[in-house]
Amino acid sequence: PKTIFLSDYQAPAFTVSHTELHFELFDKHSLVHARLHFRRADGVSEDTPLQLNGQELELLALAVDGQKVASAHYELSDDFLRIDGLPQSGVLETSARIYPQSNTSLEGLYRSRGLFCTQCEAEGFRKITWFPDRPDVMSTYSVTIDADAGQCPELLSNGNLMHSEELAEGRHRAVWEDPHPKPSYLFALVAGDLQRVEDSFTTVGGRDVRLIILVEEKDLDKCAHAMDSLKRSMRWDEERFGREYDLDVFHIVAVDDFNMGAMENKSLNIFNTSCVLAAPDTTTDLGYQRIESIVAHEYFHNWSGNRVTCRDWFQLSLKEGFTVFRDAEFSADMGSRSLKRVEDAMTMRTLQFAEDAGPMAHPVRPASFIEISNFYTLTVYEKGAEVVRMIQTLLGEEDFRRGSDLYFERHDGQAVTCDDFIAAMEDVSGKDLTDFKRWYSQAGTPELSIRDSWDEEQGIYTLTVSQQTPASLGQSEKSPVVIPLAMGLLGEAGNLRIKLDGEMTDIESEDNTHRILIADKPTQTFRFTELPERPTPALLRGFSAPVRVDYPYSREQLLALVSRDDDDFVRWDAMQQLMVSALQELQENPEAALDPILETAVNAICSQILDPAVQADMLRLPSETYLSELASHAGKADVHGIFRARESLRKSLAKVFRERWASLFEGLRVTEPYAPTGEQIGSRALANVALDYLATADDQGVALARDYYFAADNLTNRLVALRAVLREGSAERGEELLEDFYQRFCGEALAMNHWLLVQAENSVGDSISRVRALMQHPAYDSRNPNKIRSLIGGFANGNAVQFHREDGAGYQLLGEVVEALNAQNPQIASRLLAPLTRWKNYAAGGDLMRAELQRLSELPSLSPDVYEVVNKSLA
Ligand code: BAL
Ligand code: ZN
Repeated sequence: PKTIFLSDYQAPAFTVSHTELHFELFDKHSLVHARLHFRRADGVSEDTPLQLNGQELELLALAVDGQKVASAHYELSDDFLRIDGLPQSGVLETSARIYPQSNTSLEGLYRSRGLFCTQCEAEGFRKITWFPDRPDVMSTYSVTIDADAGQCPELLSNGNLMHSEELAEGRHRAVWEDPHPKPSYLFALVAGDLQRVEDSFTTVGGRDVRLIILVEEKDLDKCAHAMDSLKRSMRWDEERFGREYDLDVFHIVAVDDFNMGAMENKSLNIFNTSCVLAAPDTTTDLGYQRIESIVAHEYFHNWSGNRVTCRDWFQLSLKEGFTVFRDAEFSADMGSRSLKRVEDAMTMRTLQFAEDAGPMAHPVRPASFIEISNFYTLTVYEKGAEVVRMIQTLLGEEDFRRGSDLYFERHDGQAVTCDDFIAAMEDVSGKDLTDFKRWYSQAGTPELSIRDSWDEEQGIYTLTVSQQTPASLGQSEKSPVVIPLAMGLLGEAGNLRIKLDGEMTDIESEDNTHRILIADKPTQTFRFTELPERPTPALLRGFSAPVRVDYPYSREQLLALVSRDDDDFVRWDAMQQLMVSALQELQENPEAALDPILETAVNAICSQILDPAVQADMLRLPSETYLSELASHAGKADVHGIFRARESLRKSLAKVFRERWASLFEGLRVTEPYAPTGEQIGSRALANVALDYLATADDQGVALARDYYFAADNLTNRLVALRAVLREGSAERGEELLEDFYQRFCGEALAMNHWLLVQAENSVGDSISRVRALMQHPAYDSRNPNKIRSLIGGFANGNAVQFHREDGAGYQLLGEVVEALNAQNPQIASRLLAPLTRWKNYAAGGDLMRAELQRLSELPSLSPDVYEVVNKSLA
């Protein structure tokens, strides 16, 4: 496979202004007739051939302006169709036969439970027809779809329905036109037997938009939450970003077999059922929140992605980072801003930092790739969003909004780059972001090392801030990045007024207890004057930058932050650090007593009035994954030691605070019928943390969890109880609940994903035999990405002690599944591989992990997706 470099980018030699597609869909195959209205770009020489991407297509006909193309004038390969001798402009006609029913890659046109559907991003359109399949070729589309009327009553594509008619032999036809020029990756087609849920929305400019969600009949009662989320997103985008919807109809289609969460095809979003269907019995609170944010994300792409798209795939974060930032702001406005920030920080620190320190580390704007599908990553999405957030922090909200307006206005209908986005921000603010742009080109997580000193006599406190970004593949030398370091200074009675040395007057604002320091040099010093006492620094407030912070806090200082700081992220972070330190001590000395300061901190959290969902996050133990990430950053991770220490701390906290957990649990029980409101979600989160500790404390707690399971009117409570009983109860108790869950929900595919996941993550007993048995169970489907992610992904990512079994059986299991998937669905295969690639992080087992990767690297016919991940992680 070939590496593609950003530095090799060349503008397209031909444009396609209009594309006509005619699909004839049949059971055994489909025919795709295309007419591309092409034009040679200015300045391109006449002998430059038109090169079209095409894969797995059988060529049936080829003509230009009605004339068959002679074989001497075209060249057909597995990946391309090249035609020479073309006029300056004309119409190229092709006909292809394709086989959607045997397309297991779920890219291009395929069938999911009989439904025809498409997934084109990034490079799936080339499996439908020959086309310059790159995002900088934008075209209007007219699409005609013919299919059996009984099997496929719904025929959909992008844009507006222009015409429909009955055809002979029980078939029918629909014709769609999309007037907005778009890249091929936004093309979509759906044909099948679906039912509609309809609503409407009137835009700020008075356009009446039909909103249609299409699902299988059995799921009609699970669409209300997505529809409400869509309407809220449409209003929010008008109010917050000034973006109005631009067509008369907006569709969301739910599909069972889908590689991604959802896809923003123009006016025809296609969603994984798991990201759109919601019901209390089959969707957790987290699921409801996820659906709201994904519906918003895909809708927001209509501007950040569709109206203004990417010039090339290296610029993926242009649309994804910006859109994740937009959906995060939306979620913060719809629910709790503190909670959203804490949870995003948790994701960054647990998963993105690990990616940025691993063999697939890449900048937010990668400089090269073999397979672009491998770059739909936490770095491009989540770190990309943090980079956009830092721009907003540096410019202020007002200028950021003006920059966003200018960006949309200047580039509407264009395919542009991350530099164009930054240029709009620079132009409105007058700020030079040249140095800031290093965030786009440098991989790795910057580390801030912060030290302080105190001059008691003068009341001067000094912070010395040094930064360093670790080397990564192909980038041995790193330069400083521009880091907005939001901070405060905490005193005995609360946050202190901040005055930096050299500031002539007090800043008389309410906000004079907060500052944003700009750390942009290898080392710099900040002096704070006129302080009445030595403060404790509250650092990285609101997780103001995606960086690691190293400051040698004493436990007393951490307790002070937990108890008294006024920033929820800082308090949560301080509590995490107290727990991490207790866990590290337990790893070294399993007999260590519970740290009295941690005890005081738990009491402090429980007696404060806080957002209960944030309180729940503060009382939960740091995850094994996060602890492994921290340990491997400092050296090597001992997953078994981490597991034991965590179990031991959980037990201590459970017993010491038993009465507290009991009263929290009783006090917070939601008595009203289930609703996914912020208030209920918060109460449930905190009550469920308490329940989990109660089940850890003693048999009475396990019995309580069992009762809670049977009394549950929602999936959140039921799963918390089930997990607690599996972990703490007898094998019989666990089996009883698993069997009950199966009997209740075996007809609900989405609930079955949770059933598989819970068992995959259960580290009690022989998980590997259990996972292998479940792979043969009717509830599993080796072709469905959701099932694979739940069972195999759940095991490899969420059951560390069994995945890292000493005999290597966990690695072998993952390797076998990846091997089978390599041919069937390369995108899913390479994603699943991630846990094996981190072989360098572990104190034990690294050699066996490496050996499994080596075995995979030697397989014949590795897909480019798997090839890239395996080879980069072996390098
Ligand atoms: N563009 C792929 C799915 C998403 O990020 O919305
Ligand atoms: Zn997206």
